[in-house]
Amino acid sequence: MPENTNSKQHPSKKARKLPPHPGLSFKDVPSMYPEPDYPFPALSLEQRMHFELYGYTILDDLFTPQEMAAIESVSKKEKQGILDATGDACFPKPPPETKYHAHRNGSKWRGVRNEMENGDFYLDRLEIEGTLGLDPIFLSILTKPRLFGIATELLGGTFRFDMLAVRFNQRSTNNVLGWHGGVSRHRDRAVCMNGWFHTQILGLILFLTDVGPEDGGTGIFAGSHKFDIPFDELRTYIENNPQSPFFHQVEAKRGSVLLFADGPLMHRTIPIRSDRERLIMLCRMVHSDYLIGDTDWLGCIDSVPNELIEFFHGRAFKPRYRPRETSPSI
Ligand SMILES: O=C(O)CCC(=O)C(=O)O
Repeated sequence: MPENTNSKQHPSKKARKLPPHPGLSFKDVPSMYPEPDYPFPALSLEQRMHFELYGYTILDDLFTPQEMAAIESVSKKEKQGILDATGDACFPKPPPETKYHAHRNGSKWRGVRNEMENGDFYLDRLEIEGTLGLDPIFLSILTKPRLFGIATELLGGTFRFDMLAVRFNQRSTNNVLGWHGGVSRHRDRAVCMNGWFHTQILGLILFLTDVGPEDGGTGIFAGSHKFDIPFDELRTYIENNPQSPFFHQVEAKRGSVLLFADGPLMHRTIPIRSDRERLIMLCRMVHSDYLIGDTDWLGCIDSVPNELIEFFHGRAFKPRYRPRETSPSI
């Protein structure tokens, strides 16, 4: 297995000027750094209306081709390192207490790799979680001012990054991740203000491969972020009505970014039917006062500069809402 250099207790983390870790859920830890500049509002009216109605929106220009190439390159390098360390073998089961294998710099992985009848090994899927410390590209793309503006706009105030991962998957006979979301947890945090819905958790999926109808584009129960109906009832409906106008399957070009109301919006991984491998980067953002200091799903935060650390570590929540009227240029 790759070397375990999990740096949860890395000395530089202890030395850094950070507010105390106050424990679970929402806490009021005052901000120690001034708010950086970022565009606000950051979405066009059409993108914002799409999120409002369907619970998701797609952007095509958030990351540059150079940034995508860098993310892809580091993801493939890490994947190769894991495959090399495994050798000609199925992936071992991770320890039950952690459910993941430790990897480099605060990251961890799990996956499914099986032996086929001809003796070759087939990688169903590989999930590498907590990738922030694996390469500077991750910090660089997360701290883009436009992303700060978008997250603030859709969460309705200050936010922090909560998880970051890359995932490979291929056509598989194993189960994929079924319908989830639709959670009522912290629903009081999903407020409507100035006529706009604001989610309590924001998901971001960057598609690093083209995703056509056969390539496992994320499945979405459009509009379900607004339904206060039991999860089982919603799941039964959407499973029994695959032709429903509420069932959307994302089709995207490499570089498209799906922003969705992770949590309230029901969504799932759609099984791949083509021979193409899918690679995504997945990131989750939450209100800045949620689980302050709980950065384990991000990975190593040592490279985050002090003036931006609160976007990872957390701080008191300050609401900020897109105005009811936006300038015609947005
Ligand atoms: O694979 C996808 O498209 C969705 C992944 C997802 O929803 C999740 O990991 O929570």
